Amino acid sequence: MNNKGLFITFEGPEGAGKTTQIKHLSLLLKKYGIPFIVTREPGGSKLSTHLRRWILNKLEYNLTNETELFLFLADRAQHVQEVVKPALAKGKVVLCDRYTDSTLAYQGGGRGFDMDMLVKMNQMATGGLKPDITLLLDLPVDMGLRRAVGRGKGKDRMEQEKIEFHQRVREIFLTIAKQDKKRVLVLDASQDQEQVYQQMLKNLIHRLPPPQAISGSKGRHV
Ligand code: T5A
Repeated sequence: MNNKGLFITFEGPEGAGKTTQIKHLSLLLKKYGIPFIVTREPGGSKLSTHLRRWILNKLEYNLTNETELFLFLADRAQHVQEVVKPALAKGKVVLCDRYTDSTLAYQGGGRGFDMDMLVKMNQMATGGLKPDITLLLDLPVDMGLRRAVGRGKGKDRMEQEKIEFHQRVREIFLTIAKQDKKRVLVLDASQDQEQVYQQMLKNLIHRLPPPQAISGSKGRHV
C-alpha cells in the first residue's frame, strides 16, 4: 500500500469503459464512507487542464511525437505531486483514470519509443510512485472505438489514429498484465456494464479498506 492510502489505476484502449466503472466504484466507496478521490491523466491538476487541451484537442499545433511524450510526462509529474501523493498521505483511495501504463502502451506500442527509456522517464515523472492495483479493461479495439465515437463528442487526436496503432496499444497493455500479474487485473470489458462491474468487485472487494464506522456497517467488509 502507498503511504496510508490505496492507489488504484484504470487502464485500457479507447472507449473501454474506465470512466463508467470509476463512477460505479465511487458510488460504492461513498456508500461505505471510504474516503476517496477520482482523478485522471491527462487532466488531474490545475496545470493539466491546459495540457490536456493542448495534447488532445489542438490539432493545429501539429505536435511531434516527442512533444506529445513530454507533455504527458509533465502532466504526470505535476499531477502526482499536487494531487495523488497528498491524497494517499491522507489515507484516501485514489481512483485514477490512466497512468504510467498508458505511456508504455501509447507512446511505446503506438508511437514506437524505446520501452526502457519510457520506464525511466515514468520513474522520473512519478518519483517511483507505483499503483497498488491496476484494473486493465480489455476489449477488441474496434468495439472500443465504436463506443468512444458513440458518445457523439467527435474524435480526439488519439482516436483519429489508425486501427493498427490501437492494436499495438492493446497488445502492450496485455503484455504488461502478463509481466505484472500481481498488480494488474484484467477485466473483460466487452461485456455489459453490470457484468464488468461484477468482475471488478470480485477482484477488488477484499483489497479495499474496511468501511468507516457508519450505521449498519461496523465490523463488516464491503
Ligand atoms: N494517453 C494518455 C497517452 O497517449 N499517454 C499517456 O501517458 C496517457 C495518460 C486520453 C488519451 O490520452 C492517451 C490515451 C487516450 O487516447 P481521454 O479523453 O482521457 O483520452 O479518454 P480515454 O482515457 O481514452 O477514455 P475514453 O473516454 O475514450 O473511454 P473510457 O473512459 O474508457 O470509456 P467510457 O466509460 O467513457 O465509455 C465510453 C462509452 O461506452 C459506454 C459509455 O456509456 C460511453 O458512452 N460504455 C459501454 N457500452 C457498452 N458496454 C459497456 N460495458 C460499456 N461501458 C461503457
